[in-house]
Amino acid sequence: MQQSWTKEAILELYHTPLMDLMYRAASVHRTHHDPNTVQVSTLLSIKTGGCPEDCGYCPQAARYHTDLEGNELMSVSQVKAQALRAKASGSSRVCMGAAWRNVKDGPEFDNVLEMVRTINKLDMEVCCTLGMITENQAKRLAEAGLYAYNHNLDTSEDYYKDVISTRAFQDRLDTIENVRKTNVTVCSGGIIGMGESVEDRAGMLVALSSLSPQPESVPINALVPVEGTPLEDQPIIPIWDMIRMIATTRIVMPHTQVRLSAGRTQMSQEGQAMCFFAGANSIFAGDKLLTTPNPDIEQDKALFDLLGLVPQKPFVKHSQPLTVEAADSAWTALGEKPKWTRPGHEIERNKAKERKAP
Ligand code: SAM
Ligand code: DTB
Ligand code: SF4
Repeated sequence: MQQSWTKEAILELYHTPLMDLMYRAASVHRTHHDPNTVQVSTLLSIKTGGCPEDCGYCPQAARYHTDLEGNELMSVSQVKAQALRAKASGSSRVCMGAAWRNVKDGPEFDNVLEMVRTINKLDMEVCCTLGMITENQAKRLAEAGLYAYNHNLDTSEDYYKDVISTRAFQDRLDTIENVRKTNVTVCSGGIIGMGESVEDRAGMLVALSSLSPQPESVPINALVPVEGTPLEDQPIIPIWDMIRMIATTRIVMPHTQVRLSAGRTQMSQEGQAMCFFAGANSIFAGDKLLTTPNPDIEQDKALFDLLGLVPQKPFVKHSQPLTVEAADSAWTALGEKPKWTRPGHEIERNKAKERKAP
């Protein structure tokens, strides 16, 4: 039976003296995982920039004046070439990100399905993060051989309204529920360092840990403040917050792979080592996340060697999905027009960044 966690209990954990917190998290970690194995994913931004959403942290939102160069959807052959490079560098998973609010049926989604088939046939785990999806779209992704779908809750339900006004927290939960109607695993986490309170961090962990089943993967991102976004002036979060957040996540979600995600370029080797000790057991590798820098492969290889960490092989936690070819598909596009919420309330700092001249 899954243990349920209240906000108060999570806050108490979070504020435990650090040595006790890390010891407890490390003990949970060792009970459920090999502490010297780390899952390594490579991110691939298959469609960059031009997004209609107003997420206050995101350099890819069209309305902010970041100097990001956007791209149309990559081709299947480009994606295959990048996946082969990722595999050669030791990644077991490719995570394809698209700067979309939600998936629309049509030729672009058909191409994404082909990308999923192509990477699964390379015997790598395939993850997608494409925004909101319907049940039918989740089923089509599953049939193509998708291993994981990433859809972050990002923060607490309360603080969500201060960061994004173009969609609602419930939309995120609904998409996760659609993914849960398939065999695709769920990857869902959030960002710290957006100006949220510790109560908000605990609130996010309540929401994530009470999903049933809990997500198989939980990315904890440190905000990468990008010039031109509403959160550009947020200070870099202290490593101690990251360690506490990871340790608390590990304790409340013992079986999940906790991903030490964005923000590693700001962290020392010692800081990252403490995160691994506290229960982080996956990372994004490669010198770019989606649009911002990440430590390069050589730096991460050196860190793994130093700590005696080894990359996790693909499909050790869940078996490889079968790929059904497009011609044999059991699911046709429904061309639905789902009613995802547009709350449209005013977030003053988001509005201010929209207005600022480029
Ligand atoms: N558009 C899709 C969506 O929002 O679900 C997928 C791509 S979106 C860029 C994926 C995740 O990247 C976001 O949910 C957020 O957690 C993370 N992210 C975006 N910008 C970030 C930043 N500046 N710092 C840290 N994480 C960030
Ligand atoms: C996640 O939680 N973090 C990744 C992945 N899922 C898609 C994305 C981090 C993006 C950081 C900002 C950027 O590079 O654009
Ligand atoms: Fe768009 Fe995703 Fe960025 Fe939000 S986080 S602006 S939905 S790409």
